[in-house]
Amino acid sequence: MSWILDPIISLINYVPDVSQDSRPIPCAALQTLRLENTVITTATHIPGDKVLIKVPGSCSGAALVTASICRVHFIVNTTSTSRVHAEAWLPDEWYGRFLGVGNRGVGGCIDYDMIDYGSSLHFAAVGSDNGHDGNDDPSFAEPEVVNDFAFRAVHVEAVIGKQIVEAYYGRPHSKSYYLGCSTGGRQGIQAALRYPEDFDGILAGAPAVDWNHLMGWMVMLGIYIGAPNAATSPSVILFELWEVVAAEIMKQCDALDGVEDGIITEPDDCHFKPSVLLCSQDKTTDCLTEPQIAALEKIYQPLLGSKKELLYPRYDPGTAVMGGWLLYFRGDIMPMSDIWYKTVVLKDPNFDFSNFNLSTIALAEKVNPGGISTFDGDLSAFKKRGGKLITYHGRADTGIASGISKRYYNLVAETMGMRNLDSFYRLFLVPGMSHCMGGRGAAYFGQFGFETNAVNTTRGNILLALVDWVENGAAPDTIVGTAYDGTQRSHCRFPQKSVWDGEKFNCQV
Ligand SMILES: [Ca+2]
Repeated sequence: MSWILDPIISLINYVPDVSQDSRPIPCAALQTLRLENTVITTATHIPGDKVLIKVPGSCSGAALVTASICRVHFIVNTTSTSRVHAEAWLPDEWYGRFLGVGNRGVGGCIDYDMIDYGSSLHFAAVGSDNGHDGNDDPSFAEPEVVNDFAFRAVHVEAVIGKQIVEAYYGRPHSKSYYLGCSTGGRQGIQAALRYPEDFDGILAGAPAVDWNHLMGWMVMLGIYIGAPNAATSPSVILFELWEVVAAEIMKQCDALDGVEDGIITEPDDCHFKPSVLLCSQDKTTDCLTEPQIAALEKIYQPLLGSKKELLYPRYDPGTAVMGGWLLYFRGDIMPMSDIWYKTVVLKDPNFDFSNFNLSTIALAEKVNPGGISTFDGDLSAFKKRGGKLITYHGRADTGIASGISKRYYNLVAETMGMRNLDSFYRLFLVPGMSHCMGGRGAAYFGQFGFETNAVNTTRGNILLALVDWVENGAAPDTIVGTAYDGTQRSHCRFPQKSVWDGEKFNCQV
């Protein structure tokens, strides 16, 4: 029935569902369910088979339904001034598992792709709008709305979602999981920190942890090339020149890993020297001026604070070849950090980013709206309850420097006094992958639902690998990714490195 992975997920132990007819209540009857602070607005059975449906909110307008589901839309009033809109997609063929999914960017959109993916893999999947509608909702100025965004929406979808699941199927879920990337990755780490009982297994991709410094770093990347006055700035680097920069980075660093394939396996080994691109009397095209060279040197250095302390890791070299400049180097302030500073941190819609500096970043970290930082290394409660955490990060990430995932891993190790976190927390680094997906690397491994060329095993699908770890104790050593051209590569778990032996890449300590 379902279009992916049925034979594989059935290899993992599960309790077969009761038939639809013997369920305690039909789908539509869920509308009469009474839950705390919750209104169930609609409950409709959808036969699936890739039906396109209309969805509420200002984000997408439509969503695809792959599996046959009971679709439940509900609203949870989290306080008198905040509410979370959410949907539960309850598949006819349920394997007993619960799945909460996260959001992207500044949230505000139910991630229908993710809940469709989850329900097509026979999870009862729940996602929310993260407490506000769309990415520029003015209600974001309300502190309780920020609290929903920072920590509460995913907790609410877990608590209320699990009750809806139990009412519909007549029995509670067996295991609970979480799936998200970027902002969704941060939400997953936040769940492990704040609500360790909510999920047995958490898959948190490219997590936007250390949020306040991430937002500040995004602004600084724009400022380095002249934002917000890029039109008159000598350091602005136009689109065509980024092509030149990208080619030079590959020239200097592609072969460091032993193979010239357009992928820099370990960007930390790449010490890109932009000065070779300096214009001269002999070289007047495809070259850069001194202010442009100076801007590049800043972009590829870590962001340091006023006492030279590390605030945020550097932009990964090799990312420019992925079109990274389109995100941060267009000459403006990244819209996401523009909203965050003006609406949430400074509460000043007229703030002039010409006045942005390290003290603005320090202020944001001090205010820490909603406790959003998500940079606490104490996962002991999550570990103690038997939770398993998998994170992954592309090494050519256009949005979030991959160094932050190494840094968070090391923070947890240091905080918990453990040299090796393998028993409950594994980080997989993905060479050549962009933000959460895409890129030249072997970037298809089941982290999203639309990857039909992922390898159909619990080692080729990272969500199934997590299930296998939680339910069978089979921890993943590597994750096999597939590239767009069908080639495959095993992704190593940190701190192992991916090393070329002359014929293939191997994971080595
Ligand atoms: Ca290479």
